[in-house]
Amino acid sequence: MRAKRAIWAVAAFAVIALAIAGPQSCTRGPAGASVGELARERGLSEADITAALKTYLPTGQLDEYVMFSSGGHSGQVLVIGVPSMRLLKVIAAFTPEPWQGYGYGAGGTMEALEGGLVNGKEVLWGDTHHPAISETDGEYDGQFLFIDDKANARVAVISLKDFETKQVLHNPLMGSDHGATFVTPNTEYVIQSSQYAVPLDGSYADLSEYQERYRGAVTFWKFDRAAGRIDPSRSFTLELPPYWQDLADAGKGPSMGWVFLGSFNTEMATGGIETTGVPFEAGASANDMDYLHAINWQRAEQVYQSGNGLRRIQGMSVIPLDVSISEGLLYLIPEPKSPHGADVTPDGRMIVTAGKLDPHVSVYSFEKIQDAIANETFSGRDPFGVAILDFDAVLEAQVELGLGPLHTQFDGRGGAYTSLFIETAVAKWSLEDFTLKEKIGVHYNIGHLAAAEGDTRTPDGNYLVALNKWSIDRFMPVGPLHPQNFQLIDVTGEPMQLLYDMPIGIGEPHYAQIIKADKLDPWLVYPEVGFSPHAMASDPNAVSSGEERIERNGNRVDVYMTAIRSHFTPEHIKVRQGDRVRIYLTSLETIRDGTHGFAIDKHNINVSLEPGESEVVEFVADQAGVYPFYCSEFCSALHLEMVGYLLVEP
Ligand code: K7E
Ligand code: CUA
Repeated sequence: MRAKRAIWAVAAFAVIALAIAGPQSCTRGPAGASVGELARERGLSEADITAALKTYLPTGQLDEYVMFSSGGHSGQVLVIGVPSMRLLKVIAAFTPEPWQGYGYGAGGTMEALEGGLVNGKEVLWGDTHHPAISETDGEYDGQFLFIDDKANARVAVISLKDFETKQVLHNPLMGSDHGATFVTPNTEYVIQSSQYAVPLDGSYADLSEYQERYRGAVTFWKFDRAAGRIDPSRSFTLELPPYWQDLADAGKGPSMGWVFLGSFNTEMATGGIETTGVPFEAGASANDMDYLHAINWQRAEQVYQSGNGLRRIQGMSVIPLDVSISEGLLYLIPEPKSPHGADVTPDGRMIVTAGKLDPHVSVYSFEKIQDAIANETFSGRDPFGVAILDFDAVLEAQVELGLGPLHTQFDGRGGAYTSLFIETAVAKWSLEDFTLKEKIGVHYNIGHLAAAEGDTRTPDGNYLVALNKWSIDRFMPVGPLHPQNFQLIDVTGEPMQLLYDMPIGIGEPHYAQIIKADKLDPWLVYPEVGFSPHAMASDPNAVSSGEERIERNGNRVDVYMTAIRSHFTPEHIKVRQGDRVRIYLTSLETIRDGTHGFAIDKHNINVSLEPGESEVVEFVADQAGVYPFYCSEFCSALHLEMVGYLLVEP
């Protein structure tokens, strides 16, 4: 498929090049102007035309890859086709979303959102940072997607059968998270680590007690693939020093069983510019070195299962720091200076970190780390007694790349790509000889980058997307709040070529992962009529055709309703003021894209009824009056007639 497209592209380019060069071209587009004339008129260069040829998809053709991007403050996940960079879907995770009916009914989506209650409080926004596709044997398997909410230390589980959120969990031990979500190579665990330290038990402690009372943590959420849910009762947490733990990556291949977690503010600065005169930014970046945490999660799992020395804190099983030290679960590795990214190479042999305030990437050898642990080649211990491995003993190489290196991705051919925030560029360097190969400018100030199949054992090495924080002058001005800019880069050869700019006018995305489209196998309609997306099974309350009815029990009214083009049955719902009304809705549709909506005026209710879906809404009819309910999805020629009346008698 790809080879065929490449041949086509070469042929097409030859025609266009001829057209530009030739005096009068015979290649005329349907609208009359020749391709050459069009290119000249629009001032397009050869590079522009190749970029267009590499990204353009004629109608009906599908992308080769799908990118799952964090939706930043929107609390959602963006689904984008690559290389066309077309937005395909926005998956609601932490935030209600009306079109998907997420958070406007009474069924599964409400249960999912309720899982995200923070100490009993509704928090209806999320700051999503790092999506993680489920993996089998270190390869994306296309079954599930996980995403974190940094602001409230939450994790969401999304099924890639219907691209809907099934579960939201709040981590009571953490204030905020950042090393989340990352998965172990068989999705045994979903990793979530804290960012800004707080007392784990949720209690008050003054900042003067920071070193004694504040702590970091990393939670290993056990993923139950059959249930499609995280199982908190089989999950465990390691207590960590009160550094600000940052990004994580799981080992694979030879480093299977380990996870690596950067950190900053190992100074344990407590800020207070107003009294101390030292702001956090200065206090937290005073030292030359911070610590990469190397954690043996497989051994930690054994300690957890043995139960020895565990503490229960806020309902979570926690391995205390002293147990981690004595059991050899946790080691610190010096990393320069205010590090951010931590990325394991595809072969699992090396870990790449980058310090925001250091122009190098530092590459550590997993083998050397193991030797240093075995031989106790320590340069000391931190104030909590955690062994610090000798920097020179575990370092494989440092490569000077430029200003503000953050994150690294790989191409599977020995190439590594590091984002340079300050320099606003991507640096390509070699994992074989540790030399800088080339740089490409991006627009502007890149954060993460995502390579096709980039976190697997076998990255594809063709596409890279730069997730830029600033767009400045790249797009039509839309007021002072500018979009972010995703830039697609072709990395098949040298030099790298910039192909496409995609404005992101929602939230601020952080990380993304790109999976080969043919690894996804989503449902086109629900597998049977009366299917509950929440239970992922047939719904006992589903309504079949002919079984529609209204049942009254005291002041409770149960409505069993079906929807099919272009009517609801029943169409009249008459209740008394004060009744509690439950409407069980089943779509009898079986055709692709035959979606209905169900909205009731003035009741904050809208659900999406995809073909076969069974849903439920519930409300108290507390105001007498007449309320039309209608199908909120333009489903047919008689869509506007797909309506009914809710009559609430005084
Ligand atoms: Cu924005 Cu991964 Cu949260 Cu770096 S993070 S940029
Ligand atoms: Cu059903 Cu519109």
